[in-house]
Amino acid sequence: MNRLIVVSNRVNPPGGRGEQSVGGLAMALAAALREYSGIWFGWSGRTTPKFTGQLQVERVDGVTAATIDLEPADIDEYYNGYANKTLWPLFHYRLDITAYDRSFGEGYDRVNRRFAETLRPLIEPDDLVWIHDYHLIPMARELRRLGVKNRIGFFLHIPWPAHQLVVTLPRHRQLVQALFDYDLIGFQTAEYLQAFAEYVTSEAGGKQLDEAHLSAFGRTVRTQVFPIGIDAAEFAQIAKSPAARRTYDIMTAHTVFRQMIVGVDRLDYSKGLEERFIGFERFLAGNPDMRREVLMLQIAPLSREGVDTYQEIRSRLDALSGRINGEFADIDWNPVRYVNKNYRRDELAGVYRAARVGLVTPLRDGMNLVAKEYVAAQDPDDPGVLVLSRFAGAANQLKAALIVNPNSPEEIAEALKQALSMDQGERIRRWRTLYDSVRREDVSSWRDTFVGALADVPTPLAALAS
Ligand code: ADQ
Repeated sequence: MNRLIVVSNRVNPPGGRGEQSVGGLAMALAAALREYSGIWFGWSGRTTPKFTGQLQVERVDGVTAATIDLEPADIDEYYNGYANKTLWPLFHYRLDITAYDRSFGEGYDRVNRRFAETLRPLIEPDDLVWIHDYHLIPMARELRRLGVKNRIGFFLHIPWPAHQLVVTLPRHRQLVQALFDYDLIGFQTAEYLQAFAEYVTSEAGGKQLDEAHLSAFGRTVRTQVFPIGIDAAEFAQIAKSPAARRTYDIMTAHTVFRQMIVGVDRLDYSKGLEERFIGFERFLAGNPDMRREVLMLQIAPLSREGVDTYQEIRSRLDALSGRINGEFADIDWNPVRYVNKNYRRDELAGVYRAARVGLVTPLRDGMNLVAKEYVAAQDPDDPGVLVLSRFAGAANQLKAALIVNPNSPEEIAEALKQALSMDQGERIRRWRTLYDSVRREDVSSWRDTFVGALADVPTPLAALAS
């Protein structure tokens, strides 16, 4: 079997300190590497005054991690800059806060080049190289420049936006052209793949050769949809572990006589947190009889604190939760409990299981793993109800959820009412359909179909021939 080299911006294999709080993606990548053996390469998360390309190699829980430190300017221009101030907002339809700065683009190219130059000596002839996410779009181009002929695949974890948005990006053509140095490009949903194909055919003069191949810039690339999943069986087990049970008991003791609604998201404007709070406020205002029987727990760990818009949304959410509590709280009840901490995965599973409603309402989301984790953690005999945004990639699979438009406080309030009054029979019926899908399209199937498709690309050079 070929070795697999996985490249992502951050490398954080589970194991050692903080093991249980590693997010879904890190767990998925670590699992992929344990299965195929190989290397996980990327940024260590640390800075160094001057870039040296010095590799740190460690073996954690069956995974070989090779990391490099970056310079402060790299973090400013590449990570906080082009990745998180330009591409992230643009790809989540937030043109209004998308920042373009020439230094960002230069930093982005520089770090991709540095990644490629450091990785190059580690690549052996039969290795499959799998590059992840918007931080590293030009990495295949840099590797090809260094003579790498291996099969290289790319998976985009976030949405690919509509053509009209992509063209607002200075040098958008160059970014898309860089994707044609891959052999395989994977998207979360058919909608994102179609939007990409639309750009290629109408803007880049490319052609859709058949269902799975696009050609442009003198190259052909295979494209496919690979919806990412979670390790559902394992998560369902974790939800029954002693630590999960303990958290479950604590949560139920604190919510006696009340039903809990839970939201769990990185603190990010794409997650629709303000709109969600307002939807809950609308529910409280419109349903005085149900009001004191519910409470909403929002867990939102801080992220990307080096970016201004993230600090701004944080203060708006503090104000909003204070306002709702100020308006509705009573001596024995606060309607909103809002915390910014990270939790271990088993604790999180206990929280999900204790919640009657999982409220997942991003304004745009590539997939959303929280929705899948919520489903996997439920008690099959007394499951909760998932309320899910139509703009999460997961809505394509989790159709038995209550699907809402996250921009509409009325729809959120209505769905909450319906979820909280749903009888057990309907909850079980819906949950079974959801759980079947989460189990079937799990993280192993995501990984195996992607790696299988990459290994199947006829010859590595096929993508380079016109
Ligand atoms: P994210 O935007 O980070 O991922 P998501 O898919 O929901 O979003 O994954 C978040 C992960 O972090 C989940 O596994 C969740 O359990 C974990 N997490 C969140 N809050 C936590 C807390 N307080 N404590 C501990 N863990 C917490 C990006 C894309 C998504 C896509 C994924 C994977 O934006 O659309 O689903 O990549 O492709």
